[in-house]
Amino acid sequence: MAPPGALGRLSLALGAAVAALGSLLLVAWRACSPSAGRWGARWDPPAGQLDFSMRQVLVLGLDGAGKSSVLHYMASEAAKDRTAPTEGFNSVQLDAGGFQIDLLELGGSQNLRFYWNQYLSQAHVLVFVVDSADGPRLPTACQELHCLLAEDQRLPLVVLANKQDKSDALSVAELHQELALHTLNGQREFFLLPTSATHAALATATGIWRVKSLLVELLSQL
Ligand SMILES: Nc1nc2c(ncn2[C@@H]2O[C@H](COP(=O)(O)OP(=O)(O)OP(=O)(O)O)[C@@H](O)[C@H]2O)c(=O)[nH]1
Ligand SMILES: [Mg+2]
Repeated sequence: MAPPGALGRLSLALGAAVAALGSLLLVAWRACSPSAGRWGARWDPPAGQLDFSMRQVLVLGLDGAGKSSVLHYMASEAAKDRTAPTEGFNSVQLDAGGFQIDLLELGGSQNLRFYWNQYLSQAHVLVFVVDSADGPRLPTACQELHCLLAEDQRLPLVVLANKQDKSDALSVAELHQELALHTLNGQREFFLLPTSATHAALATATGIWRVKSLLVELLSQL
């Protein structure tokens, strides 16, 4: 019979081997499993970047800009006929293969905008959604956006020029001007993408897929 000390060392070594094998199997399962969904399967991160922590994307913008619609589209790969205004917050999780993305929308009505800046410090990326066809409220959108940017100098910014399907939608170049985005001057990572969260856009537009891939890219760098 082995002495008690040797037996202890043997069981420790066995335990470590089983734990290492378990981790390896988990990593392999996360990378290959179809149950991770199309999203997980499509966005397997480069080797060495696997990590299962949650990354938060804060999704803001005036009421009616299309935040909930874009999130629904991203999560379910389908457009929604109706969305109710978000009274508090709305959260959607996506599996990016190596990590989870938590997209947190805060309602955009005036009384809720007061709370927006309290969520900046927990976020890894700020997504700001604009209704490209809502010309009269673009100055308000611009003002709210720049208030947020003044509060936080570090967050990468992704502006979505939403509702591009509308005939009176401003182009990305026009929105760049209207939202005074030239004033950012390379202080932070910044992107402006056209999107449309409609049934018709499902068949043709690639905007929202580009948003997903950009978020994965930005969050993978953390
Ligand atoms: N034509 C068009 N309509 C859109 C688009 N995205 C959203 N909508 C519509 O715009 C309206 C408002 O969309 P929501 O997604 O609820 O807007 P929101 O930004 O979440 O608004 P709050 O939750 O009130 O802050 C809904 O009627 C949507 O169907 C789009 O890309 N094109
Ligand atoms: Mg909403």
